[in-house]
Amino acid sequence: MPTPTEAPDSRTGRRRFLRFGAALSGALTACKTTNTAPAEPAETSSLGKPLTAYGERSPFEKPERLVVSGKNPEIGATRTPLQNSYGIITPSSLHFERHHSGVPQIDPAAHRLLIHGMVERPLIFTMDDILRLPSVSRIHFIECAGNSGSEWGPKTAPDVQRAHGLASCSEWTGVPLPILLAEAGVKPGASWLIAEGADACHMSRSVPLKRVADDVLVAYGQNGEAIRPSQGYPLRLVIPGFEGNTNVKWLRRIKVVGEPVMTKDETSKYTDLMADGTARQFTFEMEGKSVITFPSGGQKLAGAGLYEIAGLAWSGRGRIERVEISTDDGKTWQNAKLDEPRLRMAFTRFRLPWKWDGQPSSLQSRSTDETGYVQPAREALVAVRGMNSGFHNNCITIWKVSADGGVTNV
Ligand SMILES: Nc1nc2c(c(=O)[nH]1)N[C@H]1C(S)=C(S)[C@@H](COP(=O)(O)O)O[C@H]1N2
Ligand SMILES: [Mo]
Repeated sequence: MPTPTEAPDSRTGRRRFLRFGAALSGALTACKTTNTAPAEPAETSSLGKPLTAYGERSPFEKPERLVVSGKNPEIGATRTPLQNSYGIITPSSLHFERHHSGVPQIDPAAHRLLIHGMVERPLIFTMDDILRLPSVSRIHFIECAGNSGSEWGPKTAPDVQRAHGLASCSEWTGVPLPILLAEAGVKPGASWLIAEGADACHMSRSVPLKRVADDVLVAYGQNGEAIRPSQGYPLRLVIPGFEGNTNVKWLRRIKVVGEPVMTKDETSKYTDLMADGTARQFTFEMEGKSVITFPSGGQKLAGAGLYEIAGLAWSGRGRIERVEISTDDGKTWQNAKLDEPRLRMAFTRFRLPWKWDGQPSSLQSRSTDETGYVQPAREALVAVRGMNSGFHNNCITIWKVSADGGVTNV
């Protein structure tokens, strides 16, 4: 005899619904049962606030970026509160920031983009010149190469914001770079470009021209409005999947060249020192990664019962194909449900209902991207990379849940 949860229904969607229903039943012990209707709230008997021209969030909502800077408040980074995010888009006001010399205040009417070097026609674009060109909007993450650097150990960051908050995901709008390059006419023999920012550090990176062919954007839009000053207003490079540093903000110059120019930002920094003393250079792609954002470090579960394990996965090499979750120290793994859309080089939201039995537990997630690349355990990553470099750490994060519901990074 089929049990009620195994009803022989050909529509698999219905079967799944029934199973999920069974998992839910009797689990919501946290909710109070009642027969009396709640009292009419005070705000239903008077007018609310007036209309406003530019929106703001509810004063009851507190998520904030975490500011980390040294003796110069202009230089440093802020980290996105991933533990408070829903879905895959990071609100612009919570997108992480990384500035090497502060945020320049640029008047778009005065801003210029120069394209020169190995081109037929060196060109200067105004913002108006750029805004009239064919454009595209795409959702992509940006992740600093230094993200998750704390997770090399032995000490790890206490929460997901400190550990992994140098990653955010926005919808970017701009002109595909090939359109601008075609206007200038790239000369034969050209193979790299140098992108330079208009801030005081003149952030400059060499980027292989073959990578530019498909999806690199010269972007002016973020989540439906102009890019925020922190994100490069009025113009930035977006190179989907490449380490954050190459996504040059306040973009003012693109020089087409025949070889990389070895700027300060790709020699003294943003190279990976290996165990044998040699260094990897131009490690552009951010490797596949995932992290559980709930329950995560610093949070406290209210008691045994039903929860949704939720998190984010992304890969600099394409789409996320699979996220597996283990709740038993890695002994067994189950596939999480992946939200649609699953976009290339974008955050993917994953979820799994979980009935916590109130016993000490460990939660971890492991992503697989469309190239088949599987996110490594910390030991496996260290075996390949050594411990000399803080960059490009994409290992599995393990959150420990204690019997009192407290969650810590181990
Ligand atoms: N001009 C300029 N571009 C820059 C930087 C900078 O300091 N100056 N920081 C880079 C680094 S290290 C990163 S991780 C990303 C961060 O982008 P975001 O601040 O929009 O998150 O921008 C990159 N582009
Ligand atoms: Mo960065």
